[in-house]
Amino acid sequence: MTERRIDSLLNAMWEDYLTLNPDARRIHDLFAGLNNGVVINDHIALRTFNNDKVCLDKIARPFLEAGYQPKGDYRFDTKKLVAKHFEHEDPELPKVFISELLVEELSEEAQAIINSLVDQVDARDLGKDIFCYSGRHWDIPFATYSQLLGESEYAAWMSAFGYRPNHFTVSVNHLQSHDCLEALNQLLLDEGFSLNDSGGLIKGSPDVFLEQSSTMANRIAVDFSDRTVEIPSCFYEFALRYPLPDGTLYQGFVAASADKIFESTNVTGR
Ligand code: OOG
Ligand code: NI
Repeated sequence: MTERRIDSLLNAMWEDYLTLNPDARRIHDLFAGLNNGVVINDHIALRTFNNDKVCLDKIARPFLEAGYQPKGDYRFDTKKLVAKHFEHEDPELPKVFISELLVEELSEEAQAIINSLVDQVDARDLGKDIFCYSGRHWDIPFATYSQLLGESEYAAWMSAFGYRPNHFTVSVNHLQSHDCLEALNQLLLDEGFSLNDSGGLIKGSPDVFLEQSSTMANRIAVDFSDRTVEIPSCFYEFALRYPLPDGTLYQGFVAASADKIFESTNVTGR
């Protein structure tokens, strides 16, 4: 079968993601080794600002064109974010979780910084699939990143990394090697990876039909316009879904858990 445009897009996003998160390759290979080479993704996550030019709906375009449909809406008041998730009828394709920062809820100073970053994006680039993993479209000195960090970890992450997958997520339901997150987390801890402990190692429960855990983002050297600094980049997530009363697996997200998962890219203590 010839590769679909969506498959090549997702593959290119995976390759970009691995350059920022070398731990993900080691973890992927660990699970691939235990599961006949097969690791299925539950979802990928993308981030953006809510400025018209780059808003959530613009980021969703290539996925909508590939047949994805919007399924769930989420709000994160303290983090000043909203999000949607999209599903495709092909169960082999990962769900796509896209969030956007409500820029007008930040200080005037932060708004001015973010607007000036977004001004540097060429609107025509939004029409290209490669936008999804095109990274930063702006120059940013380290002090400006630090200023955003004081108000929003999410804004700071976006300002440093731009447009690229924030994380991929292993579908634990598809693993033969593991049927619970406790053992999977223990394996990762034994292998020396650090996990996000905000709200506990496991977020969610069978009661909400979804359990999730994630690594803490890899730290990588980022070139700001004036200096190079090591900061958290991308993380890897693990999701175990439970059946609804009708027997089908729950496919949505859980806002209270997602709220904690966002913190996997935090720089400062929780
Ligand atoms: C998204 C965090 C939420 C989930 O699976 O609940 C999430 C992000 O960090 O951009 O991925
Ligand atoms: Ni996620």
